[in-house]
Amino acid sequence: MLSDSQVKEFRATGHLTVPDVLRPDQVAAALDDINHWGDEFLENLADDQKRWYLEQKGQATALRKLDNPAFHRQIFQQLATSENVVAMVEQLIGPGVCVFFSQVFCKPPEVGGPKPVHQDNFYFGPDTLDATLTVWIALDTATVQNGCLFYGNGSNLGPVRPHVAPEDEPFNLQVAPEHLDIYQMTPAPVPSGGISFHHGNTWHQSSSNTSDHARRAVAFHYLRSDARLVKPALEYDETVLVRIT
Ligand SMILES: O=C(O)CCC(=O)C(=O)O
Repeated sequence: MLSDSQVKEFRATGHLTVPDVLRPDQVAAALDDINHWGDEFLENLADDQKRWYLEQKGQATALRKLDNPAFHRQIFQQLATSENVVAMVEQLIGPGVCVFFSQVFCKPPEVGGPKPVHQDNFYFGPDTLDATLTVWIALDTATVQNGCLFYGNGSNLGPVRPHVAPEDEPFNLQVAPEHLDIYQMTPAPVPSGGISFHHGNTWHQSSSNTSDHARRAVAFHYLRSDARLVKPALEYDETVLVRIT
């Protein structure tokens, strides 16, 4: 459970770091599963999907992400629906939640590129802005050098701003350049096995991985069950929704 001061910090800044949620053996099992799943996924990846799922730098290519681990992989489903994680989520956005989308971010060493500043609620388009929450779990310790998240403190209290995307990457939505100086972005390093929670409106980004170690993380995106995604910018497949009973 979160303390009152942790909840207060989340409400004021839009994010909260909680170390030591997963044990080292749980982290190791999750990483092992990602390795197996990643190999299978790469073997079957169609050419028209490569731009979205692969990172490329010079001659090097590596897997960037995997979608919906909470639906497809038992180990991640157990984690996303575990009593302690759900209890913390419900303290932050209220009771009755589901996981409507989830992602593994691989951020491979040297090849892993930046994710520009964005707000999850621009992507998700919920009817209630306070009803979405991302639980971002560091599997490798996330540092400034390997590409930890950066947050705009207090941006959860502001509106969802217009986003734009590069012409050749329509899925890579980011806060429009004319708004970018509103918040200063500050790093939020997380030790392996820790969680960084963020509100759906909170501005966040990550930079390139300039280290020689991967920065792997899993993000579970929760929605309070009385809310709906009424104006999503991308498509979210309702058949992969994970209910929590
Ligand atoms: O892990 C990253 O680099 C990006 C994560 C992100 O944007 C999110 O979890 O909403």
